[in-house]
Order: sequence, then C-alpha cells, then structure tokens
Amino acid sequence: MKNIFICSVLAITSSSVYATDKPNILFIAIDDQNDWIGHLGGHPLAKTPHLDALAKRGTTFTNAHCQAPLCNPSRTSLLLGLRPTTTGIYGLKPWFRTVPEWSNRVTLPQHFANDGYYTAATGKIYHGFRKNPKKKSQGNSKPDPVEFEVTGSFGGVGTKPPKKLIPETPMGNHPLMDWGVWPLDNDDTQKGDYQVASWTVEQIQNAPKDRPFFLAAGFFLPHVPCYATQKWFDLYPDDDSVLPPILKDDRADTPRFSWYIHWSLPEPRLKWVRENNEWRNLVRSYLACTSFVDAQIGRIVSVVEQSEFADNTIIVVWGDHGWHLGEKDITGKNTLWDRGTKVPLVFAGPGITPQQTCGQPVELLDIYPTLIDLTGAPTRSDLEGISLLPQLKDAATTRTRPAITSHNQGNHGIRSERWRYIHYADGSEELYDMHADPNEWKNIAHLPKHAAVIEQHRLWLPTIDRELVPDSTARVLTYDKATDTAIWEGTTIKRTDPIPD
Ligand SMILES: [Ca+2]
Ligand SMILES: [Ca+2]
Repeated sequence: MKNIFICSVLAITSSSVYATDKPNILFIAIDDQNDWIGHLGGHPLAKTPHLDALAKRGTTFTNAHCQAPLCNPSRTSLLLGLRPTTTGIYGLKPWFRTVPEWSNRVTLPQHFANDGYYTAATGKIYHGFRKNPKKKSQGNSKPDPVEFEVTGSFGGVGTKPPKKLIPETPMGNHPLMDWGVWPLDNDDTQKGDYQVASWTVEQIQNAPKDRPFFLAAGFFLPHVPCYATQKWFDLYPDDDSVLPPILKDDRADTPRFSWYIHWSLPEPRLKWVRENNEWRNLVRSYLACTSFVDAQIGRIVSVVEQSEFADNTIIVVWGDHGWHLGEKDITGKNTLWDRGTKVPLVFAGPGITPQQTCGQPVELLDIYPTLIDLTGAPTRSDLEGISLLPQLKDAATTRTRPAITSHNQGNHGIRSERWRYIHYADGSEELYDMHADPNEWKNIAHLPKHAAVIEQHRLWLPTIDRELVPDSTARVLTYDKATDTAIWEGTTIKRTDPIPD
C-alpha cells in the first residue's frame, strides 16, 4: 500500500506540477566570511543574530569548506559544479566563459532558468559583476550565455573615505587594504551591501506570479576594505579580548612550501598589523562588518517571512572562503588550513529539517546537486558535488567523503571529521588532529604513528589535478617537480629566498 502511494505521488509530481508549485530559491553569498559567526563558534564574541535564527529554522553545517581559498576559483567551482582541479581556474583570472571548455557550461542559476525559474542577481555572485552580457568574452566566438535574466545593484564597497584610514601597507599600499569606522555619520544606506539587500527586498515584493524565482544576493563585506559605521563597532569591546588565539612561531613546523601558496600579497602579515598597532582595529572591523552583513541578511529574510513566499522559499547562505586575522602569522586568504577554508553554510525552508546542526565535512560543491534535489529540477550526471539532501533530512546521515580544498595545481587540503591533511606540490605535508588541536598548531605529519591516517587521506587527493588554464593570473603558483622550480606570479621563488614579511 505504501509503495503504491509513493508511486502515485511521484507520478503526479513528474507530470502535472506547475512551475509555480516549485519552491523559490534565495541564494545568499557572503564574501571572505570565515566561521566567525555566532552559532559556528569560530569567535566567541561574534554577533550574528539573524544567521543564528535562520540556522535554527533550518540545518547548519559547522564543518563546511570551500573548494578554493580565493573568490574567482571558489565561486566558479560552486556555480559550475566542478572542482578547481577540474576547471583549471585557480587565480582571480580568467573569467570562465573565456575558457573554451566552459564557455557554454550550464551554471547553477542557468540550470534553474532552464527549469522555468525567473533568475535575478545583485552584488557579488560571480567574481566580478555580471550584467546581462550579450557580449563576447575574449576568446569566445559567440556571445556569452546570459548569466541572470535581471541584475540589480552592483553593491560593493559603497561610500569610501577620501583617503585610507590606516597607515601605508606593504606590497604597494593596495587601496583595498583598509578598515575602520566609515561613514562617520552612522548612515548605513550609503553602503553597497545595504543597497544589495534593498534591491533583493524589492525583487521579493515584486516577484513574478507565474513562475518560481531564483534570487541571488551577494554581499561584499567582510571583504576588505572593512568599513562599518560606529554602531557595529560598538557591539565589540575595544580591548585585546577580541583577538584570536595565536601561537608564537606557529609556522616553525609548517613546510616552507606553505608560504609559497601565499608568497607575496597585499594583505599585511601579522608582524605588520602588530607593529602598526592595527591588529585589534582589523579584528574589530572584520567583526563589525560581519554583524552589519548579518543585519542585511535579516532585512531580506524578514521580508520573505512576511510574504506569500514564506513557506515556499529555500534559503541558502554560504561564504566563498575563510580569512585569517593573525592566525599562522598572516591576514587574508589563500591557505589550506581551516581558517582559510571553513565557511558558513545554512539551508532553511521546505524539505529541510529545522533545528539541526551537521558537523560532518561538506563542500560548497554540494550546493548545486542539493538545490536540484530540494526542488525536483532535472538531475545532472556531470556535477562533482554530492547532494546534502540526506543530511538536510537527518543530520546524522553518514557521508564518506571529506571536504577537499585546492589552491593552484598540486596543493590540496583534505578535511575529514577528525583530521586535516595537507599535501603541497613539492610533496611536503601537514597533519592536524582537529579534535585535540582545533587551532592547527601542532603539525604531526612526521610522527610514524600517523602513517596510516596520512595514507587514508592521501587516497582523497584529487585524481584530476589540472594545470592552470591559459591566461591564469593573480595569485597563481606553478611548480615543476623535476627541477624544483616554483613560480609565483611570474617570479621564480628560490629555496633560499627570505619569506616576505
Ligand atoms: Ca572572496
Ligand atoms: Ca605550528
């Protein structure tokens, strides 16, 4: 009897459902947001009441990781459903449509457009703002496919101070390397992320009645420059209790190659922020921006909850990669430790069990097949993620695959439930026991007793590990094992070169 009932339900679902019966999707991205989110516990003082409330309404993943610790490759991976080691896109460039293999790849939003969804986007979803292009990317013989039917406010930084608020930073005093209280008049409406939320709210209020929506909102903060108004700083004490725990000489036991993957960058090292008395200011600025973005997400979610779409909208919130704020002697991204790879990932809405926390390792790559499963969109056999639907039903459902993050060819972090294993292109390795050492302070890869653990984790190294596609630039590293030659941004790193500080 039960089987007959299931069969008849399936028959109805596949043959007679109107597009408007499908759930809407609200797809919210946060840029450079690590796990300093209240309920994730990455920072004991982080205040994110709206994300915490959303997590309670749905299922939150406390061990979710990006596939690349950098905007362009991470977002390309998520939206194409392929690992960076498969796309060959590891740097800030190129835009994937210029790569012949991916010029016509059906992305996540396009897959839903093809399934009858209205698609709209505002702010940073891809790396770089994509208006309806109808133009040719360099190297593309035909016009690029339309990424979204409608695009709204670009968002971004918004109002900027007339000059940088902090002292001149190393590596060229990059204009983005800045933080502090701005604007001074407490007016949040001048901020790009406020406008992203406002545009998203308007979209919800004016959504088409004849088809479901896929609405994407991409927040720029807490990406640098971390400007927030005073009221967000007031949530955090102006003392050293805000600083994350660090270990003196933490890098003494990490391989030299661990420096190569972020060899020379505009993000200041810990040494600089300390010497310039900017560490606390940076940490408070990042936290202030996190709380501000949380409030913008709250504005959107409250409008959904009060709308006719309240019970028929899947909300997914994700961050594109983490950020260091002094840990491992650096600030910024481009690392294969948890601080660089761990991100918020929350799902709420129809089909998702509320009040659940899942601590198993999962990947941003899993979002694409998960949204397909949650909505009944056509399945695809060419996605590298694994649907999280079983965990969204019951968070205890076992997954066997760890979360894998890659930063340029040959450098991979493998995060299982208990361990983090890192393998660099020159063969050097790290291993951390994340239960005993959650800060990844003690590299235990050299201990013979862990040989079996390392061997198990090596089995998960990507079998496809492509070299960088042509025209890859910005934060790219190549390595030739035969000659032991590492090239960062076109410059050879010698084994004897001092580590830039
Ligand atoms: Ca980013
Ligand atoms: Ca260490």
